Formats: sequence, structure tokens, C-alpha cells
Amino acid sequence: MLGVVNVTPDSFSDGGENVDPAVAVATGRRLLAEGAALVDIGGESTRPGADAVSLDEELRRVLPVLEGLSDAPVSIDTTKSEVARLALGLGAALVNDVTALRGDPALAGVIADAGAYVCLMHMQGEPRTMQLEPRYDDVVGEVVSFLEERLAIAVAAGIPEEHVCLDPGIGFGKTPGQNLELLGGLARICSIGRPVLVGLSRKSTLARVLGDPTARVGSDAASVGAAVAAFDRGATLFRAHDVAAHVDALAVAAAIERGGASS
Ligand code: HH2
Repeated sequence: MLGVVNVTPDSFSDGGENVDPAVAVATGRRLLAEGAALVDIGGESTRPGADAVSLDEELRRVLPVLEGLSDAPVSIDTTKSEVARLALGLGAALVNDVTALRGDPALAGVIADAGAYVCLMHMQGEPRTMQLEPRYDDVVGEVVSFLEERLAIAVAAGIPEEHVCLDPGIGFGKTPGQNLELLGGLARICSIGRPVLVGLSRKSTLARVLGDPTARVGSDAASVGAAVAAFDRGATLFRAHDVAAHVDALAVAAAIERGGASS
């Protein structure tokens, strides 16, 4: 479980909550206490329509938080090699790159040199325009092919295959229907052979499914239900804001899968 800490003024569900570094550090520690394995720290929103953030601004946002959590397990949600390099130097274990190593040509080398882990995510287009008219002939097949190709590129750049997890990129250049199709076909993504991470938490698709065509944010209850459904289809890594609820629900789902609770 990755607990989300967005150090941004404009993230779609928690924008502005963690812009004070002390608050962000406290949020990160709370999410770890609730059961997160990593705190995923991000300094640039990737919500639909978001503008890119400069290197200086991203560093200004995330460095104090990484310093405050240097004794804790963290991942860095960035597309920039310099942000990743400094974060890894401060102890980050994983780079969560929503461009899957297509954004910054130096990023793969930084991750390989540090011996770090990476999450490679599928996105059609770029955040500013990705939701305008996403189109696929076969959304599951295209995402599988993309992730296979990016995994091969990561390995060719010196990142061990065992250090890579894959993410279908829910909401990144996909309509609600395409997101649901992808989740239905998650087993095909898992069959690539690497752990699959899903980020469903509070995504607007959840509210659209519930009948609100203009919603920008889904509820935590819907997020937890969707995470359990993704777990049933093979996902093993989850990126969530309400960590406590996800941990409880997924622990019960895992116990059911094992065929009985441990007590
Ligand atoms: N979703 C968001 C950001 N980073 N990383 C991965 N691997 N997978 C995701 O689905 C994913 C992600 C968007 O959510 P959030 O961080 O809450 O919002 P924002 O991008 O507006 O900061």
C-alpha cells in the first residue's frame, strides 16, 4: 500500500492539504502508522488539465518533506530525473513515474545507478489534454503492449526486472468505460509477470459509475470497493489516500482468498 501525500496546491482530491512541510511529514507518518508500506510523495499534480511544474518549484515542495521523512519508507512521484536523484539520495526506495520513463531521458539511468525500484504507468497523451478524447481500439491489449515495451526499455537501461512494477494508469487518458474495461481485464496485465499497482483512490470514474457525470472526485467508500475488486483480479499494490480503510478491507479480502482468517 502506497499512502498518498501530495505536496501541491492543486491535486484533485487533497490539493492544498499538505503544502506545509510539517503537515505533509505528519500526514506521511500517520499513513505509515495506518499500515502504508510507503509514503508516495508528489510535488506535481497530474490531474486532468494540470499544468507542468518547474524543477525548482517541484524541489521546493518535496525536498523538505523528503528530509523530514528520511528515516521512513518513501517513494517519489515524479517524472524528473533531478527530483528522483535527490529523493533517492534522501532514502526513497521507489520512483513512481507516470510517464513510464518517456518524460526525462536521464531518469532510467538515475534509477538504475541507485538500485531503486520503479513503477511504470500507462498514460495516453499528457495530463493537460489527456481527457479530451481518449481513443483505443482495444484498451486492454494496448495497455498490455505498452507496459511490456516499457518494461523491456527499463531492463535494457539497467533496472533489474525484479525492481519494476506496472500500473494501467486509471484515469490517465481513459474514459470511465475504458477504466472499467481495463479493470475487468486486469488479469491480462498481471500475466506480464510483474506486480501490478492500481491507483483508483478518489478518481472521478468512481463517481461517474455512481451516476454523477460531472464529479471530479470519487468517495473513499467507492475507492475501497474498487481496490478490493482489483485485488480479486490480481493487483497486489495500491495507491490510496484513506490508507486505514484500504488496509482493513484488503486484509479481509486477502484472508478470504487464503480460505480463512488466521484466528
Ligand atoms: N494517480 C495519480 C498520481 N500518481 N501514480 C500511479 N502510479 N498511479 C496512479 O493511478 C496515480 C499516480 C493521481 O492521483 P493524485 O496523486 O491523488 O492526484 P494529483 O495527480 O492531482 O496530485
